[in-house]
Amino acid sequence: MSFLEYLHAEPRRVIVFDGAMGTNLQAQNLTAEDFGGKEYEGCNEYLVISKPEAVAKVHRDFLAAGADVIETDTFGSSSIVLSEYNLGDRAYEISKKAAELAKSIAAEFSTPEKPRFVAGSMGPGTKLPTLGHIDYDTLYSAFREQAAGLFDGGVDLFIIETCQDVLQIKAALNGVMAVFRERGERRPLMVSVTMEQQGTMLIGSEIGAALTILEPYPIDILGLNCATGPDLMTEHIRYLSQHSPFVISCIPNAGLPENIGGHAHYKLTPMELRLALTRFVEDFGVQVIGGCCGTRPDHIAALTEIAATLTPKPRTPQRTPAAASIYSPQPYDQENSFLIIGERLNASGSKKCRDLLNAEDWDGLVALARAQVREGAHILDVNVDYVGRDGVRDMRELVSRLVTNVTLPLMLDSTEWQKMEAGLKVAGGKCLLNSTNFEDGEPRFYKVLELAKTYGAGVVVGTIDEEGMARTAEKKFAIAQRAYRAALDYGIPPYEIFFDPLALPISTGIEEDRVNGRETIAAIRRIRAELPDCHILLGISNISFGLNPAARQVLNSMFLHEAIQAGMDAAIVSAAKILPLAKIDPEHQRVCRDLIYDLRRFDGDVCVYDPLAELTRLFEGKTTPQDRSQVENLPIEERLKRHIIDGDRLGLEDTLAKALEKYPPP
Ligand code: THG
Repeated sequence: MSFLEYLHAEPRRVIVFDGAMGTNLQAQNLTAEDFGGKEYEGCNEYLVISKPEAVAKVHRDFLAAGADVIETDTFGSSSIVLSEYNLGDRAYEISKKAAELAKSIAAEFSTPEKPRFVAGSMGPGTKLPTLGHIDYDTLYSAFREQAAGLFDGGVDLFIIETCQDVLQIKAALNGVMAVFRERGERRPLMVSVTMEQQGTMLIGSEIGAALTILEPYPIDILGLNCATGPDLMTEHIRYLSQHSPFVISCIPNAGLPENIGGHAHYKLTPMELRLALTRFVEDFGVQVIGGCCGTRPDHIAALTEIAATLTPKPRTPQRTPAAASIYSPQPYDQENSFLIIGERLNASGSKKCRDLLNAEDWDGLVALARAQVREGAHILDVNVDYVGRDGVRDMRELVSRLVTNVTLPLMLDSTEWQKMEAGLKVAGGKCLLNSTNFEDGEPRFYKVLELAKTYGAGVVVGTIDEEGMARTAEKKFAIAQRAYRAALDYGIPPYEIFFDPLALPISTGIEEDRVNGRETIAAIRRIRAELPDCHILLGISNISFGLNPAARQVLNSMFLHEAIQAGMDAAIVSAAKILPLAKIDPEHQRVCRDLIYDLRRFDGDVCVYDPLAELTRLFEGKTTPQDRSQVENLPIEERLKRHIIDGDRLGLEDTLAKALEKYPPP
């Protein structure tokens, strides 16, 4: 029986993993010689070469205690960790050997009634890619090599465990899946994240962020291990129970480690572990249990007893399509609102952004991002397209800073997929890719979908094809429909697609532009009606290019309102500049609607009413009210407060200088 058949057989059985490898190796009081010499002392993975009987004993003890699954002694068998012992070039060999060893011992215990399985263990390594300790490609290659050894050694499934950094998980998953492709065979995948005592992963991810980020991947089991005992895992397990589409695992430590004489001690008894996990199985539907640091064969024996009698509680998890920063998820569907995507981090759309980028003022760009958080944006569009600059580098430099400094997910906006990928390789969250289309044919269209799959992202699809930008509702819809079918066939779920029927300017006075508003609104209605579960997005500000800022603000707000009425649910906007309908003069509303739907009036050939001319006249000489982000006008105390609360360095020195005038040092 394969592991997946065993896992999914009805009635569902509780599956028991083994306990701690490290703890039970330590208990054997191994000498430097056992480790193969002083230089390898402490390298548990090398024991499969230097003293395989020690590892075999741990495996046998857990199998004898009743474990269904044992983990290979490969937690740190990637070249990155092994290189700390100058064993970096033996990663494949050690991983394969460890897998073969575990398999042969599992076979000793395996019977048709109680098959035993081997999980290829892949720990996180010692470096966090999100914090720049290591780059994605290096990490990916190392995991891929480790996974190849485990695969060839015959593991029944892979467990990417003790994950501390969401970007590291993506590198590991992609490394393992590359091996599946290479070998032409898939094996089950389990991911186990570690939630620290303070309630997040080490880099700060909530459990909801981790789930959102991992949801696009073809994994079989998702759960928690390490860091704490079961009690501090309760809320995270509850969350997974309510939301995760994956089988849930829970592999706690034997309690929180206590430092006694410089050594970690774990005090949770087998009975206590058993009680806690019984509850998780019965109340939250946890199906896979086991032990992490500090757990011994008697802990696992206690778990085997409950597995024999319990059935995991059936669950009906609720999926919430969402993007995510590394910290928290951001649902695509915003109750009573639309998904607000901040437009201001755009080098081709904003002079301020362009100047900051040219000066490589990264702090300034981060401040621009933070300002948009204050303005109420839900996601930030990031565009560094600017001639004469190295866009791949700019994307990497900017996104790597935004990721840790801003709590919102990112939308990577570029016409070049290479720039998107540069961003994806540093963005551990779940991004949106803006955008793909058929302008350069199907290969480019699919390239972006491939990125979306590889890095777990949503994708914006513009209604542009080989013939250019669609100008009529019919053509916009036809392209959307073509893309919808292609993307679904490719394995992208409909809720990850954001159609952009293109908000083209209605502000030019050119005859063929007059219909742009009407056609776009009509296209929104059709897409909404006929392409189930997709999202619809527009870059609203395009509509009003060239008009004076006051007129733009009103026209953009009106167009946004009309598009939402028609079924649009996401928009790239300057959040602070959107006016609620109630704040727009009814006369202005009427003129804007007339412009959006091209309700000019003619007397014969002569235009007697032109809403565009009317709007221009109404706003002649008018300026916009201060937008909400303007801090310059606040009292000095308030401005200082803003700097501190927002962690914003930009302009801090000026503010401090002013504060010194009012509050001179004594
Ligand atoms: N669809 C999708 N993506 C897009 C667009 C779209 N990305 C880019 C753009 N269009 C949306 N973003 C902007 C950003 C700024 C402006 C308009 C659209 C803008 N800028 C001011 C101007 O040009 O006058 C300048 C502001 C400044 O300098 O600060 O209007 O349609 N998928």
